[in-house]
Amino acid sequence: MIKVFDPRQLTHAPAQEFHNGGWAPHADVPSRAESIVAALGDTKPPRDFGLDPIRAVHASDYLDFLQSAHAMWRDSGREGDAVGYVWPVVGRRPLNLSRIDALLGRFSYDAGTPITPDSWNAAYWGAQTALTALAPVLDGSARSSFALCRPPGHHSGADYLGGYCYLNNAAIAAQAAIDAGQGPVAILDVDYHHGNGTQDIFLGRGDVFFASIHADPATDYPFFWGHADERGEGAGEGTTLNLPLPRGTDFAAYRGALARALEAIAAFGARTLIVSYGADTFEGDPISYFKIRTPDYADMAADIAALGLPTLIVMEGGYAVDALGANVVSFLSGFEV
Ligand code: Q9C
Ligand code: ZN
Repeated sequence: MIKVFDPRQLTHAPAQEFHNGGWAPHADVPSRAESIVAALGDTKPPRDFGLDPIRAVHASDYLDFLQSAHAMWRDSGREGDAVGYVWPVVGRRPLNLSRIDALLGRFSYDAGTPITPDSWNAAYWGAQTALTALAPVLDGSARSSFALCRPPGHHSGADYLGGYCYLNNAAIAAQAAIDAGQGPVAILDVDYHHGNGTQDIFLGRGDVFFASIHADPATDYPFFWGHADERGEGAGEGTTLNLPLPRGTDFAAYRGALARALEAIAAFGARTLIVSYGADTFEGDPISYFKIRTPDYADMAADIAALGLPTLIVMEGGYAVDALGANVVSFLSGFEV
């Protein structure tokens, strides 16, 4: 399998996140990617597709903000990573504000996703990593490929960051597949957390099916998305499928939800599949509460591969660093039999 990785993604190293009422060491450490690279062995670097495929998903004022935010933060006399502390309530009128703290509120939804001096460069090469891994899937030279993206992407919407995510790598790849004439696309999100950014980006779209299996947002982050009654809107009515599961779910129960998601994707008639893969469903994950074991990932992947679709696998979360490489290798092995 083709595996793409860019070490420039390692330069993004946020110090802390605000969580449950206090500052904690950030869970998205660079060694997550190093653990995966060490287990994979051979990876190839990305090509540079430029900003156009990123602009096809993200708002240009948001992209301008991401590129300039840390410099503005520094120019305001602040130290360390840029992070917001005031957020507009849903429904407030749009305002053209320029203070960095207002911009952070406008373009983010949580305090777990600090902007470091290197965040833009790391996220940019993460998006290029996804686009590079997509290419052989689109031209038919590979049945599946793996994009080792870090920071992850699925919590980032068209004009917001959050959940450790800045650019939505899976959404950028999905839009690129459609623009290359390889739609309709299905995105299957198996990260522990609901992929709210991806859902928002494609909520009104009939040419992208978004299915997510995740911890029930009644108990788990991101709370405000991922409930079972969110099913898409307008032309996208019925092309969003949310399958929330309780904390403590093991693979036997998970597999039933996976079968439902795969049936819906098959019925939709997707030509290309993108998997947002998070290994934070692992039983040993430090911030999550499912009970998936390392060998289960091979079975999970084999169920997905049985769809027979050209498939791009995009890395999302997974915070048990010591087990992360083995979990990714197990998952990828299910596509190679
Ligand atoms: N200290 C992804 O898995 N909230 N993002 C938990 C724990 C944020 C996870 C905070 C979880 C975001 C891509
Ligand atoms: Zn996650």
